[in-house]
Amino acid sequence: MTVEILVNLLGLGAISGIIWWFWVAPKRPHAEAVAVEEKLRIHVRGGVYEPDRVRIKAGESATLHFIREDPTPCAEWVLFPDLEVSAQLAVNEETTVRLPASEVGEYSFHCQMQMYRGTLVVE
Ligand SMILES: [Cu+2]
Repeated sequence: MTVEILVNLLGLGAISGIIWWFWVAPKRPHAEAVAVEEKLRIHVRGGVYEPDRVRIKAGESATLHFIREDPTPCAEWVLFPDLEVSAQLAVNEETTVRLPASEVGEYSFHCQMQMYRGTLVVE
């Protein structure tokens, strides 16, 4: 008899615990998301960088991933003259370009002939 009551009480406790957990418990604010670095992919095709405007944070180095789909020599290099960064892009591959921590501003990047053009927004 007492065992049955105990089992019932335990069951009741479990049920109310579940109800409490799902419906009653105060909703805690989500912990601040860990800054998972969004992977910045830039496609190089058809004469344009996609996207051609890229935002990164000031004072932090950043990594861009260029995917060159244009095999013409025009698209071969990407230059960030203000940051003194340049990279040779492999066709149909992802080329990682590391950018140094920079001050707030807008920096242009382009191919060696300046036909492909983009803007790096540091904010
Ligand atoms: Cu070019």
